[in-house]
Amino acid sequence: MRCLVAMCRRIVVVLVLSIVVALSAAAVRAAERAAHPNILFLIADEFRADCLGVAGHPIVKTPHLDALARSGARFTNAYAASPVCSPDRAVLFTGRYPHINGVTRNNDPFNKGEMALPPLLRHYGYVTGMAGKLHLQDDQSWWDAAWKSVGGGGKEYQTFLNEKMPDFRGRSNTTAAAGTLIQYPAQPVARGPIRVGTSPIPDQWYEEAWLADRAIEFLQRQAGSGKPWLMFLSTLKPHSEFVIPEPYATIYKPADMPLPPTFDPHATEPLGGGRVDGRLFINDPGVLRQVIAHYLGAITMVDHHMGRVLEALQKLGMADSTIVVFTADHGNMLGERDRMFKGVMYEGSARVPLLLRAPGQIEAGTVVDAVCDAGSVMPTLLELAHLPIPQGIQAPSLVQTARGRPAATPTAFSELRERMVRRGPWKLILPYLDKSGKPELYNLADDPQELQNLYGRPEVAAAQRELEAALEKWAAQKPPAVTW
Ligand SMILES: [Ca+2]
Repeated sequence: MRCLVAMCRRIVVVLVLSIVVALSAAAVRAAERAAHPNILFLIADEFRADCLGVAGHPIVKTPHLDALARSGARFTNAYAASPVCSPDRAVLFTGRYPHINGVTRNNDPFNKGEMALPPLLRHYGYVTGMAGKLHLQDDQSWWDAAWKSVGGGGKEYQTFLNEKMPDFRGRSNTTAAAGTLIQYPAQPVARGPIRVGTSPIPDQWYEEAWLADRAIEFLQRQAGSGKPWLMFLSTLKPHSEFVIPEPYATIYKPADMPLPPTFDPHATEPLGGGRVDGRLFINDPGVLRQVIAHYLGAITMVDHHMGRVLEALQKLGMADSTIVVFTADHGNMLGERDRMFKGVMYEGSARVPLLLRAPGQIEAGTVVDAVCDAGSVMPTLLELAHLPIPQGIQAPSLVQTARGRPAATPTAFSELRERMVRRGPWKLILPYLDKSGKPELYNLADDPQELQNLYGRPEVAAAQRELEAALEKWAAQKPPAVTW
């Protein structure tokens, strides 16, 4: 009998000890999670800042991104650090500007010694995954799992599509169903016409859906692993071409699409002139309405699939331990000034959406009007992840700004063919690599369409001097190599 009692006691002690050990392991895991939250980095290519329901767009439906915005901070004056793909993405991943990190044009490599966010996070024990378009020169040290888009050299989606639709010939981004394709302009142009139409691929097999599925697969793998992770989900849409699946191809009616205030159907060149080819100039209102309807449709499609990823994050119990950022590498002029696409410093091209959710760190419903640029994304993520911000990062973290306490005068910088600085209502654009342009100065509070160039006017001399000095100081910065 005594023996039985002793055995029962031993069992109880072992059980209690096991529970204590299990509880402390869970506590340690929770502490680790709190110490280094996961990062879900969502980026959509060529997504205009104003194309969010929560930003007041009168037509487009973006319920999931709106909900994300309301659960954290929305930055209303965020800028691309360069209004084209690779250079802006390089700044997002380094916190250092193009003339410093070396990626000044699409497909440029980084300068030697530059440190990007994914390998830096891996150094701190993060598991890293990516799905979609990178448009940067990465290497094996960046990702634990990568599903690259077809345009980025990935073959897995094409294999998937071939299995689902063996009779489909062409590319998901450009091949339209019979009778739905519009091409503009009609005459041949260097980089091919703009293509607008309905994809024969159903939504659930289109590349954006497939990429979101891969991101969800990654999240499922990481749930309960105890290790922090980074997932970089990067959609090509709403980038051209404008060939998208149903229902998105027809949810917005071209006839209902308002034309931009600065669009002129009688124009023979874009307002302000400048470097254009036949694809960048548009003066046909009927085609432009089709383009806008499909662009907005693509945005709602991106919202839907990013919404599925956010829902998975919630269902897997990781929403409270994950920082979510949503942004774009640049916008699209979408007919403003009779221009299409990007590469210029006007608002449609240079301003981007920036949403940031950090549970317990940034209050839900925060709206930040202070200006900022893509350079701040990396240091902000590092600060929210409780990791040191390496020496050599140029742009400031936005964490204190999101808490209503900006440290310095909020200023945004951008550079490509021109250099741009935005501070308060003022935007200064100066010729840079392309010396043919003219300096421009706008007061966006009075002139949101950027029609009154005030450069050189005596009444704005003080503002002009201040912005010129800020740009000069920024251009002269010599940040040290990044060390960590
Ligand atoms: Ca891009």
